[in-house]
Amino acid sequence: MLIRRPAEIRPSEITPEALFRERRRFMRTVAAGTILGAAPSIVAPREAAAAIDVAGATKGPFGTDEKQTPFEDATSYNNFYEFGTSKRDPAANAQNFKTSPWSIAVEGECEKPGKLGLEDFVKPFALQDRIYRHRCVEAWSMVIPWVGIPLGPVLQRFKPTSKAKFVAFQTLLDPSRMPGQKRDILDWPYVEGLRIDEAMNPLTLLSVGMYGKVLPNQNGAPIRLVVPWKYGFKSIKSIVKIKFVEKQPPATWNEYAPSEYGFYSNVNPNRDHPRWSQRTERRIDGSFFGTRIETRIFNGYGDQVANLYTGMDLIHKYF
Ligand SMILES: Nc1nc2c(c(=O)[nH]1)N[C@H]1C(S)=C(S)[C@@H](COP(=O)(O)O)O[C@H]1N2
Ligand SMILES: [Mo]
Repeated sequence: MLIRRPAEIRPSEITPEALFRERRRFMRTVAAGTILGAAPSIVAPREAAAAIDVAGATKGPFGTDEKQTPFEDATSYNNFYEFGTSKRDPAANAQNFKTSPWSIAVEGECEKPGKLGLEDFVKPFALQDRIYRHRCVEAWSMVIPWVGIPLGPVLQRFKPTSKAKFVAFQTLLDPSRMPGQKRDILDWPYVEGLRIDEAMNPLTLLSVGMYGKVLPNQNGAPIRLVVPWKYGFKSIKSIVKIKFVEKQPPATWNEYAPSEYGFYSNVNPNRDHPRWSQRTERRIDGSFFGTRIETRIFNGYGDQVANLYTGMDLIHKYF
């Protein structure tokens, strides 16, 4: 893996393919803006603070061959409350979010705690492409080709002790860079947690890119979690801290409304959200309204993860 600043990328390295894609995206955005009368500042291409050469990623396991969500949709219809509460806000408001320099602190129940710059944090591990289903608790879903590294080996590097039963994650806290944090909507910083075996499961990814590109700011740059068998809010964005802990750590949406958002939050069509059904989802697939499909238990990843929850009541207690 290779990280370079834009100034170090010579013009000769900008491929015709990259230029073509950028132009096509621009044209489509303009067209969409004309039809919908919307389109705020997402027209301007993002100025990346640091470039990760995600093109060298190799094909990872567990990929789906379902139709991918168009890049334009996956990057303009997001929840990221640090940049606003409506789905179009993150793309509009995160464009100038500065993600370099960036460091990640790993602490708590481990033998080798430390704080590393993003590049050193990611460098020892080979980047993989993983095409995952992505199911929001709000009953829409996408298929996204992530670029990332499995979380398990990253955690092992810090040598967790036998007391490490859970892993806690924290998003950056900086209201001057994340304007949504000036408003009292959530208890900032956004925090999430996984049981240690969930964190170590080979499906769990730390993502630094998508669609072969560096992760756009609105999708959680420069590094975010991807836990494909759980509702989207478990996949915390813009991570600055990871802590090994003995007790179940607080998680933002679970604290906010424990009866609506459980700590586990495994995708489960058999347990409705108190205010809506979880039986079906609207797959955002490039068609005009999306496609209504049935939601699958564990978002279709039961073969990999069902055994983590043997004997647990996933409807009433551990939802
Ligand atoms: N820090 C932070 N992480 C977050 C959120 C957020 O508001 N703040 N929203 C979550 C929710 S509800 C979803 S569905 C996904 C959506 O973003 P994505 O489409 O880029 O995965 O991010 C998750 N991670
Ligand atoms: Mo979500």
